[in-house]
Amino acid sequence: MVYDLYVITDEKIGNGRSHTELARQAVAGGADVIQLRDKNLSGRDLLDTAVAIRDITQDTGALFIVNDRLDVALAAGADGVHLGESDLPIRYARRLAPPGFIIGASVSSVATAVRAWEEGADYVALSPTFATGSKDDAGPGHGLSTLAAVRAAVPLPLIAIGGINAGNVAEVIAAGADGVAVISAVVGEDDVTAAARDLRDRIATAKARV
Ligand code: TZP
Ligand code: MG
Repeated sequence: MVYDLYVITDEKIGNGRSHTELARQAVAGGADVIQLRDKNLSGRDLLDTAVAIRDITQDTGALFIVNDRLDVALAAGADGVHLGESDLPIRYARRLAPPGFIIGASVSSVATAVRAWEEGADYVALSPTFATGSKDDAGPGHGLSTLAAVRAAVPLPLIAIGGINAGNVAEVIAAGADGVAVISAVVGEDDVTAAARDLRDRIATAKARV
C-alpha cells in the first residue's frame, strides 16, 4: 500500500467545499489516500458521503479510509478505517473486519505504537507529530524524535499527522515517515489539486534522498 500523501477531508477547513469535492480535487492532485473525517454528520449522512467518495477513489486507485466508524467503512465498501486511542480497540475492529481490510491506528508514543502493531494495525499514525489548529484536542506535538523512535520500534507503514506542510514535509520523511496525513496544507488551500501535487512532489523528492 502507498500512503505517501494521505489527505483528510474536513468541510470546516475546506472553505465551503464538500467532502466529495475535496476528495475529487485531492485525488486529481495525486493523493494516495483519502480519509473521510466528520464528527458531526449522522451515520446515514456519513454513509451517503462515504459511498460517493468510494466511487471517486475507485476510479483512480486511491485508497479510501473512513475515520472512527468501522460500520460506515464496511457498509460503504471503503478500503479501511482509522481508529484513535479512544475509539474501538484495534483487536476488536480486527475481529469484525474482512481479510484485507485496512485498520489504521493513531498512536501517541512508542508504547502505543507497539500495542497497535501487536493488535493487528496495518499502519500507525503519530498523532500529532507537530502542534495543529485543525484538531481541538490534539495536544502538543510529539516531534521528530518520537517519530524516529516509532520508526525504529514498529515495522509498519508510519504516517505523520498534525502540522505538516510544504515547509516541513522533507524533514518528516527524513525522520522515517512513510507518508504524511494532512488537512489544512491541502484542504485549506485555494487550489486543493495544486497543493496536493506540490506536497506529493516534495514527498517524492525527500524519499529519493533518504
Ligand atoms: N489527527 C491528529 S492531528 C489532526 C488529526 C485529524 C489534524 C491534522 O490537521 P493539519 O491541518 O494537517 O494539522
Ligand atoms: Mg477517532
